[in-house]
Amino acid sequence: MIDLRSDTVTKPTEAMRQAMAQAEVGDDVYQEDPTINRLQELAAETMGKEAALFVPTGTMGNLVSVLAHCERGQEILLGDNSHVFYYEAGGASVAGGLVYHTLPNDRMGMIDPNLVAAAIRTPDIHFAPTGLLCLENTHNRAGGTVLSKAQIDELCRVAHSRGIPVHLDGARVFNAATYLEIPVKQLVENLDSVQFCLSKGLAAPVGSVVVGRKEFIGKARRMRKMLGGGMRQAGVLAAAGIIALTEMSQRLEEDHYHAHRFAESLALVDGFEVDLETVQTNIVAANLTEKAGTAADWVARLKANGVLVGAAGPRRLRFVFHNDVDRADLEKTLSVIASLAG
Ligand code: TLP
Repeated sequence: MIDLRSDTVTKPTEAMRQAMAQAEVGDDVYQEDPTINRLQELAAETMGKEAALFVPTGTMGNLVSVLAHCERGQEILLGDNSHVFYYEAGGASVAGGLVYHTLPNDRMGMIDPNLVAAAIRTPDIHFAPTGLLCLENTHNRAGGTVLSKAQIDELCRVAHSRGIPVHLDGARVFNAATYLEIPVKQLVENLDSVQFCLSKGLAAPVGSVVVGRKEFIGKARRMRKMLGGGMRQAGVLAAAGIIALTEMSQRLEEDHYHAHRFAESLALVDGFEVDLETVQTNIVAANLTEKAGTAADWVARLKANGVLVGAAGPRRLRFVFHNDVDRADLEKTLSVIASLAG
């Protein structure tokens, strides 16, 4: 099977498995796991922030960040197509008593800074006060699109000028930095906190990291414990995470190249519409014309021919390129699609 459903499906590499087998471990609730401590130090250093916290998933990383930034009864501003709003089971409301105040994401995943400025609440007893602005880079539902440093900085400027912190769901922030050809540290410079995933394109089996100021990470650690995410000898996971962070973050250009190559050919297939401008990183989103059938049909037909893809809407397919997909898989997928479309 060629699996293009997500980069979450990547398997740990041989080097990761060896590092996991040999990892030095301790009890991380006591902060005594040397491998987790090393991963956290490396992550903080790579992101240019004071401190870091290892968490089991991106969803938990975003949730502990939101809970650490906000108080019950506040609002979080975020994109209407953001992962935090769309795919995280309403956790900020359930666990944090927070209100989601959505603003439109444009087709590139950007939020208009003027809309952010207008949405920040003024003091008024009728309002739930604004507690946080949450951004996403790369933007999953927009198709892996990238916010530039200037765009992020402008959104931070607007929020900070009104005393509002900014969190980045940077599940794929290394893909964004690779696309922009700048160090990730520079890209996230003005953000108060960042969650990034080790287990997407970076191929670790499990794990994400939250980075930010020391005091914020202290609060996030308490929230992680509250949610049941205080892990013990999890250095076996962090060992793979260190390889993800230091080595696998350097190879993402290859996935981007595959995605581009694939998108250009797919755009020529009858029935498929690909907005090539949105194909910036490792994700290709394609809309199906009425005549071509539904996404569910295509998911089933491709599966029957050895290719797994995801449906991102009733007429939208998602193809994600990653470490376990090579050039031959890409060509095979294209020929399967061409034969089914023909
Ligand atoms: N995204 C998954 C699915 O949940 C859709 C995927 O296959 O792309 N932020 C962003 C931007 C994400 O894309 C994801 C996962 C997460 C957070 C959550 O990470 P996990 O799955 O580790 O909780």
